[in-house]
Amino acid sequence: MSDTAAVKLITAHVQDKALVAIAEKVLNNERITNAECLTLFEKGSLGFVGSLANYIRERLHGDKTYFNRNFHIEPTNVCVFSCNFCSYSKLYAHKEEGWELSTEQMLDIVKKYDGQPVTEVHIVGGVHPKMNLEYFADLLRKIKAHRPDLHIKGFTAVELDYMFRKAKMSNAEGMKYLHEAGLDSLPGGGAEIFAPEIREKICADKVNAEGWLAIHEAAHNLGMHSNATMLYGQIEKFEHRIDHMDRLRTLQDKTKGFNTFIPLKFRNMDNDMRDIKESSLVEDMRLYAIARIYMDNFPHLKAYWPMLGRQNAQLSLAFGVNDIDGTIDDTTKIYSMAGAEEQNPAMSTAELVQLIEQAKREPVERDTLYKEIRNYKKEPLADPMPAASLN
Ligand code: V47
Ligand code: SF4
Repeated sequence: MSDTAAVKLITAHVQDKALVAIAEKVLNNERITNAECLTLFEKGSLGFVGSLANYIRERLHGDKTYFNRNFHIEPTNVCVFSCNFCSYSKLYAHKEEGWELSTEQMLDIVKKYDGQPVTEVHIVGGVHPKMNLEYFADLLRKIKAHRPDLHIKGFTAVELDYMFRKAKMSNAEGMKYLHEAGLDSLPGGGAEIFAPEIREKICADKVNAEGWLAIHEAAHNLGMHSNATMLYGQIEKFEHRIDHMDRLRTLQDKTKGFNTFIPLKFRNMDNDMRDIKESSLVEDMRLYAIARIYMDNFPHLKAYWPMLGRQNAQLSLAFGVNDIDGTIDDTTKIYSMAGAEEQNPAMSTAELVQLIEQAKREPVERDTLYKEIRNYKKEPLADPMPAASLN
């Protein structure tokens, strides 16, 4: 279909001229402005933004929907910071209520996967004052010595900022040191909402927007890739979401180092923001769609299924999402402790493949950097899940 035909189809019954103009831009592959993004948040129906986002998603990836085989290590939930939305951390003063894994215990987790075709370990946790740069460099070297092919995606910019400052290293020096020790890429956590008026209220004491972005830029400058998250559905307004995405889009123009944008839905169980109502499913899907439209230089949009739940993650595949993270494992506690849908977030490859097929998309296993490992449409599983098992 030509773009003109697509514009006609999507805007046939849309009365609002501003929305029609945005559709024309998007379908002609032009970037939308912040003001246009606000119009989408304020006036774009779910069907309208969903159609545009789906058009972009299919232009970029067709039906391909990526996942990977990974596992998580959470070294500790002891944290020097006190983000109000966090249901997971224990302040250092109460550290006996939390957990701290030794290097040996973390290596034992890695060894549990010996002989299994996992491609990534995701290491992320609280900011423990005793687990410093040298401690983690040693862990990275030991993981690489044991399993050199395992991609290590580790440490949020919050953890890295703390480690580098304590080690009195610049971002460039600290990042180079960890990269040489085995760190391959960075996850997207700790971004929350960049706008200072919101950050001060939800996570006042940790690295600010400029610091977060500088850490990712330092990684990109070394040729490393990273992800970016946004914690939405708490006290932020549309303007703050747009400001957040704008800062990421601007850095991406400069470095091209981000792989994936991951909106994270605020969950309200057992934290200091428990009085805030969680966003609705329609608002979640509208956000995914608008993010897909606005973040035109991010190749991938991920729905993190343990937080969203399996069925909502399936639904998101019609609203711009082309990645649903991985098989993970049951060690991911940051969401289950905040009231996420999935209390035990583990899914087998067969379950993930079926989840994607049920949404009539094409399951593709990828590595961290989106190199295709197996396309399950071309190479189906020998022993698929029974048809009704996920219904
Ligand atoms: O930064 C904490 C979020 C993040 C809550 O890069 C909460 O592939 C919702 O960033 N409700 C850490 N969210 C996890 C993270 C992540 C997860 C999966 C994949 C990747 C990736 C990164 O979890 C934190 C914070 O934004 N978070 N508490 C809560 N109550
Ligand atoms: Fe610590 Fe991260 Fe929780 Fe904030 S979100 S308190 S930095 S573990």
